[in-house]
Amino acid sequence: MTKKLQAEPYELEFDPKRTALLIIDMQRDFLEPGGFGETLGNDVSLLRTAIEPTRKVLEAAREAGMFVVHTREGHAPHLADLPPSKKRRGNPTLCIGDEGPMGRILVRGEKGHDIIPELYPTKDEPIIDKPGKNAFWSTDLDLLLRNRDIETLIVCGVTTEVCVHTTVREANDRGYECAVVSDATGSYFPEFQRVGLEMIKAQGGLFGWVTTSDQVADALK
Ligand code: C5J
Repeated sequence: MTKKLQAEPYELEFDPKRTALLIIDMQRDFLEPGGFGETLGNDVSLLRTAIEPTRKVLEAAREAGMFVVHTREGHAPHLADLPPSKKRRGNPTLCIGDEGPMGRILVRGEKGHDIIPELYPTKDEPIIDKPGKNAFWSTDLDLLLRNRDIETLIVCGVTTEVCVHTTVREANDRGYECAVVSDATGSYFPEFQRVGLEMIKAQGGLFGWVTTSDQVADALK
């Protein structure tokens, strides 16, 4: 049975059986005090506001029996999948692969790379390990979604203007309808958070819809 989701720029009709919740990169290194993000001088509290709303959406999706997929940004321990350009970019004091406060930065298997305990996946919820910003690039995300005949994505996660945006833009080109949950996303830069969400819903829904965690929970009741 289809449901109606209150959203901007207009209401979105969706079928929970053909909808997936996509939670992007809610990893310790981005969100936890003492992680990589904080080491770079970012205020992680700006991202942590997304945790409770994401938990609300996750619980509603689990209760509704929706397909839930989590992603993590990171690289294999040998770093052969890390483009030298990505390692160099920004000339950071700590690079991907270096020893950070929670193990090697953005390396699979390290504590900092893993998903925060508040949102930890169940064994039935696939985790997509992605080497880039775009969750479709170099991953089997599209295969998992096509196998389930998914047409709509409800998207939460961090950061709004980077991995959320890059993924939603690609999803849009692949023909998925995307609803981004505003309070369940976050950015280290408040102006990017605001403009990132504006860009999604501009021009009648250029890349999709913007909604809230309460509106998702209401729609799934
Ligand atoms: C994500 C990043 N997840 N900001 N990564 O947005 O580098």
